[in-house]
Amino acid sequence: MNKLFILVITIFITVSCSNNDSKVKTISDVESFLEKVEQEDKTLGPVASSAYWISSNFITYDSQKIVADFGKRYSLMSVQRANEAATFDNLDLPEDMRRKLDLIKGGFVMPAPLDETLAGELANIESELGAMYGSGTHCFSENDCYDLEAFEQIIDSSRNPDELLKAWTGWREIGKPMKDKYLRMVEIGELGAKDLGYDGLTDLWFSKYDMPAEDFLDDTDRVWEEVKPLYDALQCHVRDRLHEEYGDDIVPSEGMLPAHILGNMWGQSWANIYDIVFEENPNAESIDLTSIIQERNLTEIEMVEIAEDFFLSLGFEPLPDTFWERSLFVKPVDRNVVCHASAWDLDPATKDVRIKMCIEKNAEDFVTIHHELGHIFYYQAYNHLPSVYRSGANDGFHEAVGDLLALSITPDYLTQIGFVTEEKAEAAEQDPIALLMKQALDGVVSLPWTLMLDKWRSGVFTGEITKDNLNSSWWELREKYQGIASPMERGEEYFDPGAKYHIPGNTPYTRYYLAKIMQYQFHEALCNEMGFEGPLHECSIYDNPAAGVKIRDMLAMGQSKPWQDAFEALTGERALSGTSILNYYKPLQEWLEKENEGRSCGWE
Ligand code: X8Z
Ligand code: ZN
Repeated sequence: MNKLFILVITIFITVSCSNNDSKVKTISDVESFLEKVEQEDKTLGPVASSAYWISSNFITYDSQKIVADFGKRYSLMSVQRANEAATFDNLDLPEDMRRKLDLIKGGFVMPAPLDETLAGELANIESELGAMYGSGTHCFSENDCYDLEAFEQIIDSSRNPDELLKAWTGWREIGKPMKDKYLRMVEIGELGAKDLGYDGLTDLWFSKYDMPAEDFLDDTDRVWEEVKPLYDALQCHVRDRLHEEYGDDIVPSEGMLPAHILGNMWGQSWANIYDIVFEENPNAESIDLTSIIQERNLTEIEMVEIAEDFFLSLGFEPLPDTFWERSLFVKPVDRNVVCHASAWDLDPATKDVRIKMCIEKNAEDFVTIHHELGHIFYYQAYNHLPSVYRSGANDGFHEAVGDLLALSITPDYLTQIGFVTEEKAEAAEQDPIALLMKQALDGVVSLPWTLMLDKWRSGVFTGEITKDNLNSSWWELREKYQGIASPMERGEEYFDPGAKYHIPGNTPYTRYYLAKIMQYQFHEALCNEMGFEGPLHECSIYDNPAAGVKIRDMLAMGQSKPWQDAFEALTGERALSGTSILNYYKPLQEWLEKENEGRSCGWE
């Protein structure tokens, strides 16, 4: 008996001595671990970022090979780190240290299991899918080829239903070959998420919000119920106008909107069909920002400079010279790049921040430039923090900053920067419904889309959606949430989700839903802080020092505190709410309700 006891003790000691992880841990072990993480991020981070930058700016066989190799090594290193962070689970730690460890444990989107082969396979698929989207083209015949931008030119401006359908289906051809790769990627990612201690990818993705995943998801649904009546009224009015324009064959007077005639490849913004949807009062003078940009002959760089000026007016630091030298602003003619706009924080130590965007000279891209600069000024604002905290308070905050400023591109602001005369601005303000309609066709229209996208993805992750209903489930969700239907039968040979950047690119999408709601909460709070008394759509935070301080202070917190704290610092509230967006669009909602009288709204 005694001998057996001694044997057990010996084995235990041998094991515990040879396995560093199970020796008693102390706070100083945590400190050295966090220091190691900081150092690794400082040395490896910038090189990995450069590999990604090259692979998105020059999509070639070799650049994809390099990025896949980096992806594999970085992913294995991150999983090892997360595992090491988990060895401190039972230690009683100060709040700040615990937060850092939790962020290290949960900082994944598509984690690999700790296995060289699987991590390699995952990284290869990710780089392949990204390249398939970025260099995607479809040819109808030998000399009739289109990339995304060429297809978008048709979708954004044509009013010919046949031409629109051809462009809409043409772009979706690029999704087909992604299907099996996508499913395999999810399969490996699920293993990785489970290895990290999550129930799966859905649990991992929605556990990042400083509250239990279920509560977070309930909150996003609750807010959707609040704002849905506004969306429904808009969908009903737009359907009526499109019915009038295209007739019964294309748009029936009841039910859903066909996806190909909405002026956007994904139907996520209907701003390009504003002229169909809203008949302006012939005496009112509306402001057409696209025409102004073109008449003033602005270059792409000047468009970015104007957006930068907005941030500078709020007291932000100017962009470094390297931003202007290293960013990509114009689509290159001679190589494949990922044109989808993005903002990069390549090396915090040298303040190497950049955007990559194929800018078109129109209002939509002018707003997107503000969006991208929102990311860049966030990077600059939290540059002083340790690497684990260099992130948005949550991912929605990062998406909301530039959009928040874009809400302030009011007629009054355009006067201040010399784009329109005071008389013209006053005349435009005489027709608030025109102004609000233009905004709503983007700001309200995108809401159900930004919510449904991850509902689909989450279904794929949990296995509720399978290979057999991958495409039909996508359309079921689009119908349910957006009241949009595909213009033709889309069987399982198609993979329509793959035709949207964030699916092959693995970018979580709920962040945009959060941003689209929160930006109105921010806007309303800042306008109150400024003592602005008019309607919210006339309020501009441009050049307002009080608004500047509030925003800068919130951004400087990075991810160092639960997002509710950052949110409270700016808004005085701690929860997502639909009230501000509804306040903003109140006059439009009332107008829509009158217009819709006698129409049979809604869809099955
Ligand atoms: O992807 C983006 C940004 C880059 S973070 C251009 N957005 C979403 C999209 O294009 O679908 C901004 C709005 C929604
Ligand atoms: Zn963004």
